[in-house]
Amino acid sequence: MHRRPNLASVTLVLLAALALIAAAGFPSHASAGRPANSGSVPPKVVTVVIRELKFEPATVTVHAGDTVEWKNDDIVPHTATEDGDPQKPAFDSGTIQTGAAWRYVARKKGTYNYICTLHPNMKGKLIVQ
Ligand SMILES: [Cu+2]
Repeated sequence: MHRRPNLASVTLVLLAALALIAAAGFPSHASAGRPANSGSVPPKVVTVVIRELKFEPATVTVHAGDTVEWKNDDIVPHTATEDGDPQKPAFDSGTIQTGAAWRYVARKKGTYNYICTLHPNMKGKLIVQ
């Protein structure tokens, strides 16, 4: 004589299947997104393109913690070097070759004038708020 599955176990299997479908169809969003960073704007990357012996844009304003990227789209090498104490610039990219880029995390607030040491008439300004 065949045993028929009893109603209780069939119901349990069905409930388990429904629970799996529900979990797959409605994923929890609790773990999605960025970790909280005390409500401030998340850090970003701001790009300055170097082209035809110019920094574009010549002035950029970022928040402390943002990254500034200088991208050399020119046909000659350049630098992005803070124009303060030549012995101790606040930042100095060194030579950025054609097609290369240099990134700097702007941690300290202030206004920084900078130049290209290879072409000192190239001027830019970085404002960190
Ligand atoms: Cu230059």
